[in-house]
Amino acid sequence: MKIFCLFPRITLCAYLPMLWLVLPLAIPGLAPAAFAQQRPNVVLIYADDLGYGDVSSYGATKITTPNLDRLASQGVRFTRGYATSATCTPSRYALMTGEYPWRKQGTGVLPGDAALIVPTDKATLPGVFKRAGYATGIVGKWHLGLGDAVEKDWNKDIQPGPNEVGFDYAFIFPATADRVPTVFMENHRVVGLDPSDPIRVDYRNKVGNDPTGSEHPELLKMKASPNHGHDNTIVNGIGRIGYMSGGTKARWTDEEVPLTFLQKAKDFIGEHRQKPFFLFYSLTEPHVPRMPSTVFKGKSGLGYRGDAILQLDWAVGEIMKELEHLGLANNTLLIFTSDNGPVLDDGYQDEAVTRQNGHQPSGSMRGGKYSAFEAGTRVPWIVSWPGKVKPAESAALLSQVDLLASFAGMLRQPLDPTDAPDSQDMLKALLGTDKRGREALVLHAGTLAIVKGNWKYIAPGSGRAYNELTDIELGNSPAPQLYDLRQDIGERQNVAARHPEKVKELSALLQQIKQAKK
Ligand code: NG6
Ligand code: CA
Repeated sequence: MKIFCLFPRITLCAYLPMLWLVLPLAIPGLAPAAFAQQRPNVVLIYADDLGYGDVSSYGATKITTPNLDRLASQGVRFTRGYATSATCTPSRYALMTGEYPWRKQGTGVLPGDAALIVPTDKATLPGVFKRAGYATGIVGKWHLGLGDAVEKDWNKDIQPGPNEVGFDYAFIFPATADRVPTVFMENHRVVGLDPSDPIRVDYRNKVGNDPTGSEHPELLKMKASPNHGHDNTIVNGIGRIGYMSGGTKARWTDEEVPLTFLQKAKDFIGEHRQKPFFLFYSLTEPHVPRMPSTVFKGKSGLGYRGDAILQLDWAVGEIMKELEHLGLANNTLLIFTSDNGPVLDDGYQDEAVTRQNGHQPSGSMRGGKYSAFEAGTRVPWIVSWPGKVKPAESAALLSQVDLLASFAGMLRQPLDPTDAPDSQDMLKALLGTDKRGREALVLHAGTLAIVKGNWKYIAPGSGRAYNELTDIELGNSPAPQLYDLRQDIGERQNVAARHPEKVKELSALLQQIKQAKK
């Protein structure tokens, strides 16, 4: 019976003769290739705008994240794990396709009515799992476009979308919490839509009669920050980007969004516990508008942003508990990371700034979301697989673009040469047995930067150095920048003039990667 619990997918009587194949692989310390044959479930939990310094196991002192800390203490805590980009859509594009987003036009932050930007005829991260016989699901934020055109009827099936790029099941919202339409979609359909109250969405012109934030600021329960936008259609007392009308019963209640996603994620895990599964649990916290559930409001003392982080941490704990409860924890590889760095004021007056109380969401790094400096893309990154991955800290250089090739390698799924051109198989680094990781990686925040070993080079660019709306240094400079990250993680000393040979080497390498025929 004990063996039955250890291997919930194996009906003991039917598969007894196979046990000799499986048992030796469960022994900790085996090579990654042997681990892989166990076909673990994979749960990827992806935060939205969570900074390196927002997690207590990454140095936060003004906020405590006990569940992420538990995850980190039982797994590998990476200190040099990066999103490819300092905003959401491009990072997610890279995660899904294994291609650097700056290679492809139209992969910047998308409006809520954008068409799908992920190719349907190429390998994708979920597609790799699907090909290997996994059940695949996404629950949460999407932000990679839907349908084949901007003009679409939100009252009918909309495709292509997540289902056409590798997910058997999708329960998502289309873009961001601050963009219309503020509705959930289950596979191709808006959830809970009343056909007599059709939805219309427009990003250029007002549609319908719903009040907007610019016309009726007195109706807002959370004020928009001046000059940020977020003053189009008001939904639940919050001004959004974009206009919508109709779909009144289908509109989400912001306080319930994370609870809904959590329940759907748990349901997916429960329903697929007999079969290997890949779940992409794509959280909305702590992206704006931060509107935590009632029990979390006021809990952090840092305003709604801090409260949203506590709620995110709690949700991670709930997923861990669910896996433990179902007897799946030891056969589930869980990855936690974030799509880009942190921002305090991203468009709403939610007290993230006024109640900051010394909290440093970027840790000791410079910049934040939108920035070419480290805090734009270096994010918390934890990999846990109880009993298989030894608890450790790792400074291996890792990019989220690598997940696709790493899991294709693990699942022995061959990739076409034109697939996932920038993705490298980093499975050993992910499992903590290789402490080096990549040779080099490219970072993207308007301008491009390259990290190789301890050196970082930011290519000269004409973009603004500072964004006063978000109070973030963007890392742009007309001069080349070179930093020695080993001594200067805060990127304070531009040593380009002192090391012209390094500047030459890294700018040439960046050029070579840019021009590589893909
Ligand atoms: C920006 C929004 C910001 C946020 C971001 C996307 C303005 C002024 N700011 O354009 O509030 O929505 O897009 O964030 O409109 S991301 O994490 O999805 O990339
Ligand atoms: Ca984001």
